[in-house]
Amino acid sequence: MERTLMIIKPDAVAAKHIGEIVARVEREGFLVSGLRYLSLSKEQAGEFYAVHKERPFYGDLVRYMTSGPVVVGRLERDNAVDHWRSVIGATDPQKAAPGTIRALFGTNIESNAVHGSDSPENGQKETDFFFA
Ligand code: FUP
Repeated sequence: MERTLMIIKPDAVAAKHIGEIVARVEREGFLVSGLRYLSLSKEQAGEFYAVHKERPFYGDLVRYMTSGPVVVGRLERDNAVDHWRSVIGATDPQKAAPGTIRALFGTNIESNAVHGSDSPENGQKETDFFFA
């Protein structure tokens, strides 16, 4: 079964949206085969977002992702990556379609409530990163 990594980011955890987001995950037909509440170290966040290392927002992104606890989940279903991306919406919550998780719970392009993997290969790699 295809896998994608969900991260409920620090803003959404702080705003007490864990339950609503996990309920939505299950309504969307995913099996939650792993779920952890944790705080990312600077090293973990830096490695996780290494593809963005040269981007101007990298330092702020790592600071934000380590600013409070997160929930990471391993989500499984057919077409998991594309389906989860359609459920979370565009990176910028202002541009995310109505009803998507980022439209509902995101604050801005950095504090955008949730993460989703961008390909099946990365879905496998990113879930292995947290669920060895
Ligand atoms: P997404 O796949 O939608 O999570 O978006 P990206 O992989 O392009 O970006 C990863 C994270 O970097 C985003 F979730 C938030 C952050 N980001 C910014 O802070 N500023 C930007 O201009 C773009 C992305």
